[in-house]
Amino acid sequence: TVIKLPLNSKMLSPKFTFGVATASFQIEGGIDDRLPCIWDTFCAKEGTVVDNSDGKVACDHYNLWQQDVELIESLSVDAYRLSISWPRVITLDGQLNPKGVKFYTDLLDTLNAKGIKTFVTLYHWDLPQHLEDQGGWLNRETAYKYAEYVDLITKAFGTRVHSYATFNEPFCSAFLGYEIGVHAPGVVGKEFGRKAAHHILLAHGLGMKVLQKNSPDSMNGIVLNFTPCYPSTDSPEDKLAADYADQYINQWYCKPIFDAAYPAMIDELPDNCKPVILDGDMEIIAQPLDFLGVNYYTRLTYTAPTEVGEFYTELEHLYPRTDIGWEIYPKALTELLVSLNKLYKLPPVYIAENGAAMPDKVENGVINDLDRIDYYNTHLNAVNDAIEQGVNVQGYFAWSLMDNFEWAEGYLKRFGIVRVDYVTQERTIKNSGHAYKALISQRQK
Ligand code: GBH
Repeated sequence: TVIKLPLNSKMLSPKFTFGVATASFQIEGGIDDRLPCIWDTFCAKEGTVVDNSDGKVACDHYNLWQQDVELIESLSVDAYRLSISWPRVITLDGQLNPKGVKFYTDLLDTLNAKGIKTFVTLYHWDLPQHLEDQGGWLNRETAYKYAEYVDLITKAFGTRVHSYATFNEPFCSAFLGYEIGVHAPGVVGKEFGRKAAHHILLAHGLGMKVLQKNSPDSMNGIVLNFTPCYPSTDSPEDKLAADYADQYINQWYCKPIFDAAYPAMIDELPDNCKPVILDGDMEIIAQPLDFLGVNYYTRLTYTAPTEVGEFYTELEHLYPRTDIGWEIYPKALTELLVSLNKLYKLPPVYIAENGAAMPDKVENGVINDLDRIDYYNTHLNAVNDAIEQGVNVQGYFAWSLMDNFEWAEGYLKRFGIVRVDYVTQERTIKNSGHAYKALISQRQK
């Protein structure tokens, strides 16, 4: 089984970027050299992470990073997307931590020396715990603290970074973290999610302004996750339910950025659930972007609400699913990109994450993950279909370089195209990794 694109695909032009992605908390370990973050605290609470695991060691990338850069190089990718651990580079009194800064500058220098483009995400969910103790993303002040962190770290990085993303998936931080509480910091309550989201979006806007000043030559933007919402039938009730869900989980995060406004359903939310928007906030949020990062894994299907006071009901999945239970539906990726392109004036788009959790069998040291190869094949072709329909997609990142700490799922779900043995820390390229490399290597020069 191979990954194969049409011969005339724009994705096979040398201008298209292929990469692999990771995030700090999920791979680094090395917690003694940094401040505690909200995920350390969350993992220590009972009943939060299914296998009761944490990020103390993870893939030990903090110590094994040189070997991991060689691994990245051996996959022949053009780019590596990593995230910066805010609690590793900033001290309690808001200064730079030289040891943490050196870890990243060494890493970036090594990647640059090998000609691997660096895509740096400034926030992939590891908020310093002392800021959570002051209210975290429910405290507007955190947005200003974030801008100070971005100012310091981007000055320290100088010209080392090809592309900056202010945030990874504000939806997850706000909704999963501060509304349904399945992610850190585990806050539950309908009245909190929209407030947290607004402060994160404000931080994004403030961060973009800092990036425009400190790093005008890098490609600066944000990475959003999208879960396309489909109605279960053609009935007007189900269509309305799907539309509400779409506004709530998807448009809530991109419409403010592109249109300086929240979706219309904001008017239907109870007053105590509305964000607190100050004069000028929406203009700050709507900074021009050099790129939009799109993360796509699955779609969801909705039906009319069954409970009073609800907007929608989520339905059981219809198609085959991955090991994490997410429906495999590549067509939604094409339809998502085409519809975003119609709704907004998009900058160049990068698929910043796409991939699948699959239960890997190791046989004689070989991981023949055919179902993961199939997932990549169908989804890369779905991206190609969107490009043919006029969407300006310029890059694609596989999630993930290697198996890692899958948040509330701990180490039980494996997303890597490289297998990690958590006892020995040995890395083995899976057949999906070989297939990805083969696709990249066959491109015209
Ligand atoms: C990303 O989150 C993260 O950026 C990354 O760190 C993580 O490891 C990776 O994906 C894999 O999880 O749960 O059935 O309602 C993706 C988060 C996944 C949230 C899909 C919404 C909707 C499907 N999104 N999910 S369902």
